[in-house]
Amino acid sequence: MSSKNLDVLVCAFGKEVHEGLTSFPKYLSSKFFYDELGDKLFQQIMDLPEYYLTNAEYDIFQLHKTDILKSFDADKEGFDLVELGAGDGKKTKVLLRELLKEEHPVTYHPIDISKHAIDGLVENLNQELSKLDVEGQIGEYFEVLDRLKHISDRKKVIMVLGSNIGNLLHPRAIQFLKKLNTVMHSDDLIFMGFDQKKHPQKVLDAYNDKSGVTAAFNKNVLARINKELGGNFDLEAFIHWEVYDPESGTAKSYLVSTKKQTVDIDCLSIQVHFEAWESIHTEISQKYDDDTVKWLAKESGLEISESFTDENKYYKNYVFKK
Ligand code: AVJ
Repeated sequence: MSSKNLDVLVCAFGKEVHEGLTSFPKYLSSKFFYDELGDKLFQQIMDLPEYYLTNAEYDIFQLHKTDILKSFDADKEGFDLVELGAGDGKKTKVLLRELLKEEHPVTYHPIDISKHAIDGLVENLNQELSKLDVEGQIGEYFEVLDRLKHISDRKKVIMVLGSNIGNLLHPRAIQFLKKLNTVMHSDDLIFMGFDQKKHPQKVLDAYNDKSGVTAAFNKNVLARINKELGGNFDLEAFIHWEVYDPESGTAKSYLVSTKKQTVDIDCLSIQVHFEAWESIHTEISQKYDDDTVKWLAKESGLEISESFTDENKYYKNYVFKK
């Protein structure tokens, strides 16, 4: 990345931090959790006993891999499998192995904003699944999607796993699905994971683990402001707080100031005042049911063609068509 691009990114971060911390109530976007340390903390979250999402989706892949591939309905020409936010590809590998076994002609296009993640994944796949055709791409979802519109005249399946869509409020989720719709040809498909509504305590525990990894992940946005924008947040003076509303299905993360305090952010030339127990809203992790997913699809000009769930019905992967 050129230094000019980096400046723009730092600047975009600064601009949004400024906006969020001078608003009332205060907020910061969860997309800022993910720097190098944030990526590591998220990896640790996925290994937590409380964070059921990863295992549930992995189980779905193991249980239903044959039917999932059938639902992609690829002909002998094969297809392009595009994965947005591929990460370490652990779950996808289950499908990829099955594809190779059935000798489906497929090109796998893992996409991630992290060059580190893509380089590692491509190298790993070249070793573990050397027969697989892999074309890694680095970039933001939307920008890369535009590039991918015309990758081939084969069918394409766009995959978004991990319930990543849950970070978006419904209007923005619809925007996202609509955007995917615009790059799909008539028989292209979306394969997407949605964490489901369940016992509220189960949800709360997943975002409030005993070992405190999620708290560190949440506070990482403050650590980034300190490092990158010359802030002096005292991370000890904030607590991680999680709430879950079983009616809306929205889990929300907050950082709560335990005392009245003032924080300087030098690069933004601002002072941010906190009253005791004032909050910063940092993340939503939406939980869904069939009716809500059906509604999101309809609003985006899409239709659910199939769905797959795990034994506990914690999680569901849906196939959408135009
Ligand atoms: C990667 C957005 C799906 O919301 O469950 C994990 C991020 N935040 N623990 C989620 C996250 C706190 C995760 N997503």
